[in-house]
Amino acid sequence: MTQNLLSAILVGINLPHSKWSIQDSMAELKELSITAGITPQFILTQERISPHPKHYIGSGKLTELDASIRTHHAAIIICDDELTPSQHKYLESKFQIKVLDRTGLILEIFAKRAQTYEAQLQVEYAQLNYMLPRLTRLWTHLSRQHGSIGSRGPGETQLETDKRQIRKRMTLIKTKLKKVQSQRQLRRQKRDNVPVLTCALVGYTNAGKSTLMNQLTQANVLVEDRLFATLDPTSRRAILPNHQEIVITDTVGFIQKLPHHLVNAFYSTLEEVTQADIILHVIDSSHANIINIIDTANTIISDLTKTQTAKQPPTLYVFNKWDLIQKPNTTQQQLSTYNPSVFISATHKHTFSSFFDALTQLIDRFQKTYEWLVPYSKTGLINVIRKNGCLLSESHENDGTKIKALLTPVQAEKIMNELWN
Ligand SMILES: Nc1nc2c(ncn2[C@@H]2O[C@H](COP(=O)(O)OP(=O)(O)OP(=O)(O)O)[C@@H](O)[C@H]2O)c(=O)[nH]1
Ligand SMILES: [Mg+2]
Repeated sequence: MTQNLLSAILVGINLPHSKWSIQDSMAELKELSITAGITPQFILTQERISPHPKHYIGSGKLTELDASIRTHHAAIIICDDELTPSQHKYLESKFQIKVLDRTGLILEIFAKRAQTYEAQLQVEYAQLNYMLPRLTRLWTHLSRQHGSIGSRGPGETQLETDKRQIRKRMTLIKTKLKKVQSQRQLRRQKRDNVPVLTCALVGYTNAGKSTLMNQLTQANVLVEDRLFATLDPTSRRAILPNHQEIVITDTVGFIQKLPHHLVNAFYSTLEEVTQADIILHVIDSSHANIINIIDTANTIISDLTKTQTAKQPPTLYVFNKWDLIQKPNTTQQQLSTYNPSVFISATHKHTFSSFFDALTQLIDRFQKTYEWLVPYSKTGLINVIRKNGCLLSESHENDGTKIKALLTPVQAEKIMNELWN
């Protein structure tokens, strides 16, 4: 039998109470496989109360899977859920071909797409962490990625040697990551010292976040009709029509069953989201599973913000790809529970006026009026406030300029620090 090294059988189970239909979940797994450069040949699904503890699918389905592998000369099995290490090992040793699960697949995609040094380190750490309890001799990509895994110590099996080397590598990556992350923190602190509002573009993968980013700024972020086009965060300044300056951050998209290894590994990147003043939750309005993708993103956002002391930033739901909607009125009604919200096409700037209005309202809503006497020695501060479009009035007094300004509490605190220190 000649195997096509990249051809795969996709396997999924339909559990009761799962939010996604099995068809939609498998369609997404198929898209993920194609993104990873794998050719899905056949989809096999089973109704179950819970995953089989030993082999994920039931014994009867295993026979069917065996037949499909032979018919399609498949070299990979891809399961739609994260397998336990023992399920993983069982399937690999039974079929003697590579087994991937949704997590492993997403990790492979991330590994291919990571551009920056930080993202590469984060993905490699997540991959090794995931791989460690699953290590079998079929994990060939280990040697592909890291060269020879090192020589065998006395009395050790190759597997034990590999595990030892992996742990060593993970410690090294952690040290390197700490260094990069402290540099990122410094950069953010520098940015924080300038009182400009930050808005994070957040949402399911392929929603159109980067398209919107490029329209609002000159960032030139890669836009592609595929999952996980963006991995690395980009922050750029944008000027709103009312001349207010804001900073917009674009970052990695979310997906259902996002591997927790990745959320942990990407935590510092995702911090850009939780540290933002406003969240712009971008949604592909034409997605077949629109309510579920909104829920998925909302859950991840609230998980991320929960670990912060700060409250979740105010969110604007940006229903994107509105040009693809056949019945805009009906759809808009169905989405009326999401507030505040706007309906736009990121590809068409002329649809942005409601977006700018809603964003300005949101900014205004959590700004407060502050009155200060700015000494003449610190007049520069007035320019900073003016640049943000929030200087309401100024009058010159004997000992300084009396000003009234509309600011967010964060901006105000920074100004006050400058004023009184
Ligand atoms: N029809 C239509 N397509 C759009 C619109 N906005 C974005 N797209 C397309 O949707 C695809 C995904 O866009 P991206 O901007 O890369 O999406 P993203 O949210 O950044 O995706 P990830 O980085 O993968 O998370 C691209 O093919 C875009 O051209 C829109 O308003 N209408
Ligand atoms: Mg993107």
